[in-house]
Amino acid sequence: MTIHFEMHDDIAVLAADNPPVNALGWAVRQGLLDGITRAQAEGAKAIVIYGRGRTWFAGADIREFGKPLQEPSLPGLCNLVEACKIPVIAAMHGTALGGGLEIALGCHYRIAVPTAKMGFPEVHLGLLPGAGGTQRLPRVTGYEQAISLITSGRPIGAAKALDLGLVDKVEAGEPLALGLAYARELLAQGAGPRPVSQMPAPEAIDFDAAKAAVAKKARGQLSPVVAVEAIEASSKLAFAEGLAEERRLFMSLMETDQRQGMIHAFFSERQVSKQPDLAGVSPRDINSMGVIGGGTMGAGIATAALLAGLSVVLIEMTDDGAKAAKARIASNLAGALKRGKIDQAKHDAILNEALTCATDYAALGEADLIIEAVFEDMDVKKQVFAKLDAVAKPGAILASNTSYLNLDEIATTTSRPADVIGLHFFSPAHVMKLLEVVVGAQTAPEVIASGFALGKRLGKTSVRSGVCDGFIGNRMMFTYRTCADHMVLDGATPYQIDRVLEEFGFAMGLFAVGDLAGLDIGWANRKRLAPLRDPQERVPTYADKLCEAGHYGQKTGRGYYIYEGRAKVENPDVMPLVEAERLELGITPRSFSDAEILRRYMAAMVNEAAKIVGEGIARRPLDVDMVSLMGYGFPRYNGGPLKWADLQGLPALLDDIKSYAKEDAFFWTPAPLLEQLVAQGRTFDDLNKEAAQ
Ligand code: T1G
Repeated sequence: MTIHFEMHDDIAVLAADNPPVNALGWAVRQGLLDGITRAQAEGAKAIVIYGRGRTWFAGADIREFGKPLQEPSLPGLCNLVEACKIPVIAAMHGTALGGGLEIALGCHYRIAVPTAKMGFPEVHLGLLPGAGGTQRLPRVTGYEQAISLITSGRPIGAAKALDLGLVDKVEAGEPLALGLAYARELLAQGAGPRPVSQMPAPEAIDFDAAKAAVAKKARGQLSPVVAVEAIEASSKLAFAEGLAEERRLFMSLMETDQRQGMIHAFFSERQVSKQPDLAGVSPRDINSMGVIGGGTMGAGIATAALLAGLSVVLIEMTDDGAKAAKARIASNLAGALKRGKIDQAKHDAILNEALTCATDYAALGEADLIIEAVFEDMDVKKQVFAKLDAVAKPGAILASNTSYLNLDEIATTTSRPADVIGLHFFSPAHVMKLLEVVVGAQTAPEVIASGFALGKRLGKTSVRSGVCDGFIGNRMMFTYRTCADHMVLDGATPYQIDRVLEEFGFAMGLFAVGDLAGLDIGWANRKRLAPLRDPQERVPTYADKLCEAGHYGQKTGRGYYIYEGRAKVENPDVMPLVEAERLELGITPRSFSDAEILRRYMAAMVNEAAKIVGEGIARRPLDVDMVSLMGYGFPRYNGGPLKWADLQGLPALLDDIKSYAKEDAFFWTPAPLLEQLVAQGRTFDDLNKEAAQ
């Protein structure tokens, strides 16, 4: 049973029971329809609808998208609820989202518990509320609030919903009891059905201005702007015609690649941390953490742990270093306090009790896990690990935050390689959601499970990686950055490439990101790799010349751009370096179309990603997608590089790579996995599905 029917005196109660989130799959919709019909047939005076378990309906069943629609449809059901001849009361708790909130708007009255949240997250799936939400919500809240709720996709709390008139009452208690009491109150008042659709549409607003503002924020995503068009229809058309227009626009979005990309991201985010081979493996308890190094990364990691309730001992080399680290953490916590992530009491407790900054490794003796975030140099890391091995208690986990280096080599400096793991955080570590859990050849299963458990506790999206230079994200970035540099030498400019990438949906172009992170990091990495390079490799050097001139990006005020005024401007010192290198190499520059720049850049990214999956560094294609989405700003509506590749078509992509290989066979060696998938007519998503079986 997914909808239970009960009579409480003369009030019919429909209780949803479809764990885990009471998604409005076909059985639930049919159950509601049957319940509404039965209630009226049995002479009920009112109907109360509520959700058993953790929540009211959390929306349509996303797994049904793309499959043939089964009646009753959600829009049709909302209309049926609303057409009831007796009052229908929604008693909400948990998360009333999307189609769930649309069902509530189809009801005549709405009551919620104080902890309830409600919203329209459809835009995060590349869609819009397609069951009357764009037509009913404005009639309740007005256009400004309706546009904000629907285009942001952000949920609001019960109190705000009450202010907006989205709910009529907010009371503590059990949803069923609240619903029954409210129904009886309404009946005593002689209140009848109150259909939202019969409320007048509010005064029209400047929808063109609204669309322009939404489009600016959407950065290429379609659904927010189309959602405003649907909302606008409610100001121009009668309700039924408005519904039809909403349906037309909804179905147009259902057909888009962006809908496929965003739903892929939704399910991948939940799939990626599942490690079937760790089933039954108990993670070790981690309540106290040691952090070595109090720079930006170390302080960020310490902050993330402190905010998650762990105690932290941070070790710096000197007292001044320890003080500076504490100041960085205090600044991070002040930001969390300002953003409402913690209250003053928690802030003070963290700073005064949970955090210790010291210089003596002996202070690490009780730590359950110790992570180093010291200078990215193998010798330095080996020295640190040898010292940790000497002071850490038995069973303590020793982690490295290295972003490129060989974890297995680091592990050799300890007597406990099974307790060594990589936990690669992304800066700022207390904000960025991505965590690469790097598994060494000897890392014990419960240590891997501990890494994932810690990631979950810190609110991270953890992705498992094998050991290779740069793991998943940085290895890919090294390749597509090299591709970009090749295009610059051949005739493009960093500024054209950045613009193309921003138009594709990246928040920042690759070169601007380099300026933000610090060009000296990439420079040091290229120097480290220089002796390892294959002689066939085409190694651009203009970027090194920029660093040799002291231009490290934002931290020095100059990099690819100059950061003096409010807006960054191109640095005129850059192209002369490129032209000098072209001259030295005898390159005659040619023009690149924006389309070719994007195609080559993405082909390089996909090809390297396919190698990473093929070598088993990433377990599934969706793991690579999640790294790109959660750590490298890949536009979510494209689903990640390998989802994007599937949607583009792998055969054509492989053909392009083979044609580029005619210029540079080494750089453009096709990934064996890509060739295999094309030969078999399969996709990266087929691999994701096979892994889920
Ligand atoms: N459909 C199908 N499965 C869903 C689901 C949904 N709507 N929501 C969650 N799940 C699965 C999820 O994949 C996971 O599965 C399990 O439930 C627990 O989820 C017409 C078109 C409700 C805030 O977008 O935001 O209505 O991994 O791990 O962290 O206008 O789930 O265990 O197998 O996320 O406690 C609109 C999406 C749909 C809400 C709970 N609704 N869900 O978070 O648990 S479109 C949404 C969430 C729509 C109408 C339109 C969250 C949550 P598994 P979880 P959680």
